[in-house]
Amino acid sequence: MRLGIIGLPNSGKTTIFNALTHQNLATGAATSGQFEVHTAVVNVPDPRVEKLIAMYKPKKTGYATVTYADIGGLDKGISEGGLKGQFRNELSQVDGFLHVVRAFKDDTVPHPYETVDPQRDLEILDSEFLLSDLVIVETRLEKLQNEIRIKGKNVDKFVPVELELMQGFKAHLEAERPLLELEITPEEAKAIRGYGFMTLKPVLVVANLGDEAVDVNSILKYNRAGSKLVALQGKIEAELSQLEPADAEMFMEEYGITELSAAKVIRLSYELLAIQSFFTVGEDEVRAWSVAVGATAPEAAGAIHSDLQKGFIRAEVMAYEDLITGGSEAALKASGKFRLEGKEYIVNDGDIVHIRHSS
Ligand SMILES: Nc1nc2c(ncn2[C@@H]2O[C@H](COP(=O)(O)OP(=O)(O)OP(=O)(O)O)[C@@H](O)[C@H]2O)c(=O)[nH]1
Ligand SMILES: [Mg+2]
Repeated sequence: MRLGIIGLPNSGKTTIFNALTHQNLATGAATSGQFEVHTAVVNVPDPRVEKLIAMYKPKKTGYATVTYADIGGLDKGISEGGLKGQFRNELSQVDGFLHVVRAFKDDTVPHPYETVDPQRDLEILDSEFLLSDLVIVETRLEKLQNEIRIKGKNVDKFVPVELELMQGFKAHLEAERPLLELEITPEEAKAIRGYGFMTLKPVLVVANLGDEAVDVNSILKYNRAGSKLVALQGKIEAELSQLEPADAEMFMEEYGITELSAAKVIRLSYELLAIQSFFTVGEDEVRAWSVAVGATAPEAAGAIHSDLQKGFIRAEVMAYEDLITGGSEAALKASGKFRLEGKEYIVNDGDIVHIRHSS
């Protein structure tokens, strides 16, 4: 799962990328306004995995992961005539966005629009994405209408269907609402997958705060389906991410910071993508895996290995909470909470799964 970190120049994208991924990329004037992409994979913190590790003492461990791509160079006007080239490529590859908006005041850091106004900045890039999608829809509509005109009654039966869909998209985008809010059937989703619509992707808005921690709702409003809002003190957390944990703790005490937001932002990134974790456990390995919400047991098996999906027979399932309450696998078996599930089973977040399969 890949999240694109976007935002206006100098909003603190790379600073926040560093805070989330413990990297130390150059920030500031040297990079401003340039198209540049940096990626890093991070573990999604999960106290359940830690508890399972303590319980099974495995040789190997693995967390669920999120990949962040810091995408530099976006600004007002980028979608004029449609998103192009490298931006289009890069942005269409991500599953969602982490949209950084500047909320810190610092006279030594120039703002491309002079004043610090997080709401305005958020709407600037948002409008660009709405516009980019509108350009795609209009191009498509023109093509479909041409086809109807040329072929008349012999036109493919999907053409009028898509025409209606695109007209609905157009009206919605013109009302400045993201496509993510529309109900789209799986067939429609498949048909439009290649078009590269930006507003179909969920957005986690991150307000980059300065030295003062404030409630994000007091500076930003963003009422959109599939989006979330959070605040982070970018510069401080980027600096803390470079320290040894013990030193970081001392530093935090000094600054009166009780909890880092980076872990929370990673957790929210994961939730944003409508994925969930299930676990495999044993003396060999304790590991978290990611599947879409609503995935079946064979699909979960496929997340581990395609052979397990092909040869799927049954899944042995325990709920994480039951295991913790019961204390051991043996206790769950005795109380009937250790289940055997078939192909139709819908996996829950926190399921501990063992796949029985034919090889
Ligand atoms: N005071 C203060 N400065 C910050 C904060 N976050 C970032 N900065 C500074 O703002 C400048 C820009 O930060 P970057 O992280 O490079 O911003 P960016 O969005 O990646 O910028 P471009 O990639 O050039 O578009 C740097 O000088 C940072 O040190 C913050 O929370 N407080
Ligand atoms: Mg940058």
